[in-house]
Amino acid sequence: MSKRKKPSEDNSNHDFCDFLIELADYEKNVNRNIHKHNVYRKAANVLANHPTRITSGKEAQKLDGIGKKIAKKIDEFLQTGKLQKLENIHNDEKASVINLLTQVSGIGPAKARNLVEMDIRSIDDLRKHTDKLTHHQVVGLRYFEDFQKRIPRVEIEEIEKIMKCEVEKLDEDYEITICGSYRRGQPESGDIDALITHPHYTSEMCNKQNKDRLKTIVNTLEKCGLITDVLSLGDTKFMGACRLNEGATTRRLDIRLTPCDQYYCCVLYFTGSDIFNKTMRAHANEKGFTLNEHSLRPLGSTGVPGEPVPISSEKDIFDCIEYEYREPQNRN
Ligand code: 8DG
Ligand code: CA
Ligand code: CA
Repeated sequence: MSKRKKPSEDNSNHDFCDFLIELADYEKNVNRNIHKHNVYRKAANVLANHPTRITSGKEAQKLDGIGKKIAKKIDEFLQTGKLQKLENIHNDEKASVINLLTQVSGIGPAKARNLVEMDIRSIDDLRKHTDKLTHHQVVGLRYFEDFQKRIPRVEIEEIEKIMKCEVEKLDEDYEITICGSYRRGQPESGDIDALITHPHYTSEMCNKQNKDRLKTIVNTLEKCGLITDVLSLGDTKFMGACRLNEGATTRRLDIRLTPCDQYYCCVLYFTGSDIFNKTMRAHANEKGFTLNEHSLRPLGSTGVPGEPVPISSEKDIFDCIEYEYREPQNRN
């Protein structure tokens, strides 16, 4: 997931959300405590979707996903305008540096800690020690400033046009959907998530025939100058960088090639948001199904998934698990 989320000015509890997200990042990057990370993320999400301003911890605690400890933090924040725990984190140099280094694409919490132990204290320090980095991390570091910048919607529209035009030249039957926050209608995105399918590419087909599909697509996009760097490239997944033209900001681009029979499950998954996905998957489980980016399958009485349900639209997935349909812009 991209490391920097849009500040949520348009919700009445955005200041609480901001400190909860900061605490969530701290738990993930510094303490490597995914459980606490998820607890803070969930609380932030609940508050972001709450229509009115919360005026006390007690009031917050009535909401699903907010416990005593978070309620106490809300009270402290309301009374003092800050959070001592966050102040301490800001004053802890090691924690701050670990947090900073994990903002480099390809550097995870373990690698960041490792680098700090090798006495690396800043992005500039890191630039002097690229020998300690993988290819992905070197490219992530090269574009560190660019990758931090959010991408305006109009720019993604332009990139989408070029991609579609170039890929259509290869084969006009290719279908491309830009998913992620862009498909959810956000005015800005952290990166670009493109999904590609082709009617002749199905999950039953022998993979040999399709082995070079994605490589050919990436090659074409490199030749036309859109893709500038490859971070990783497999048969179905590309991670890299692109830019509109020379002099434009370099952007993170993910491309996934997916069999046409799995397309809608994949579109649903990569549209997100991740919290919406979690909720929908939990609902699918309650209805006796298992849902992932490939398929929707019924769970037998023993809990073993059966054959995938045939799906020909995103709405099919909602209908099948009796979940009220939500347009992408309502999945934030
Ligand atoms: P952004 O790039 O504007 O920051 O937001 P995004 O488009 O919603 O997030 P993303 O990190 O690019 O991920 C795209 C979608 O992938 C996301 O909306 C939902 C799905 N997804 C999950 N879980 C995860 C996960 O753990 N990692 C990643 N990379 N994607 C995930 O549901
Ligand atoms: Ca994205
Ligand atoms: Ca992405």
